[in-house]
Amino acid sequence: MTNLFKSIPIRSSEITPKDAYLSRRDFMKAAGLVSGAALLNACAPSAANAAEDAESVPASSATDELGNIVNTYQEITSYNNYYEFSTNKEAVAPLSKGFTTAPWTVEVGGLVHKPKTFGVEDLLSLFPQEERIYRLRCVEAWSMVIPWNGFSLASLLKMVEPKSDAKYVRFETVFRPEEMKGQGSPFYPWPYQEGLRLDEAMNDLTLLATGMYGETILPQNGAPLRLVVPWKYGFKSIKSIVKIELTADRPNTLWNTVSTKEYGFYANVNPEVDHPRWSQASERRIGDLSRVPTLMFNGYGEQVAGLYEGMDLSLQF
Ligand SMILES: Nc1nc2c(c(=O)[nH]1)N[C@H]1C(S)=C(S)[C@@H](COP(=O)(O)O)O[C@H]1N2
Ligand SMILES: [Mo]
Repeated sequence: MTNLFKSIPIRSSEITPKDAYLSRRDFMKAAGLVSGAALLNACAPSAANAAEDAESVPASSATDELGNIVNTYQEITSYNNYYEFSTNKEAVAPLSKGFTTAPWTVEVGGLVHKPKTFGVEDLLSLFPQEERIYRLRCVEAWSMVIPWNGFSLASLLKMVEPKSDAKYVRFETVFRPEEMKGQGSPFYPWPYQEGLRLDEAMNDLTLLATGMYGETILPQNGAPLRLVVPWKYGFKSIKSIVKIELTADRPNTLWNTVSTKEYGFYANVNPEVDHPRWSQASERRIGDLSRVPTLMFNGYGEQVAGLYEGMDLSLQF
């Protein structure tokens, strides 16, 4: 994360957020999505009555619960952090095109009673896929609003029955340097790994995403399976997972190994704790020109603040 802000695309000034919304609708029509219902915020009272024609989706519908309009499919799939492919955000999509995502298995083990290796198709049939519109706040101080499809990590963890001494969950990305040229870089301790405390992993917000905008998730977004932890900085949301392991000790993470002082284990979004090299008080929503204030826990405090009671939140480690 050294080339900060170098390549952030600025939408031309004549394009307004309204136009962005229209282009999203145009995308939906082009993609043949039967309905905007898949995108509707679960809290929207009109969700059940949504018409089949995407044109008639009310402007308020494709938003998160705070009213933020979702980013376009184009934005979400062409501006990506995925160092296994490239450190250049615009290069990730072309370089990951054709990445082999099937067959794919995920090994779930460690301190569990029923370790099991799941095929992605098993996960899709075992767990009902939900729509979740989440804000994604990158530690680099840009953000997006993304309509994910997936299922709660908790439902998978319950199935393998964690043992009482399991306290953390460790995640690992596939290691396939022939296909992922970035993994040839000696500057990073591959494979990418991440971790959560078990109670964070069990929180209902914590998602395993398999889709986006009602479509199968693309390689640049972490196909076929990636974590989404919306109250933490984006680097916690590890992509292309092949291993999930329950542990007694806190797992190492790639970014914490690279720079302990800059990328803590907890990494909860916190506007009051600056990154050593820049402020975290505000962020730029991709597609917008102006900055908006960053919210504590990325706006999810009601659901997650209780996880950190008694902890010093000025310490991200
Ligand atoms: N394996 C892996 N997972 C990763 C990354 C990465 O480089 N490799 N980047 C992280 C960062 S810094 C962010 S902000 C998000 C970006 O997700 P997106 O490209 O789907 O928006 O993915 C996270 N997950
Ligand atoms: Mo990030």
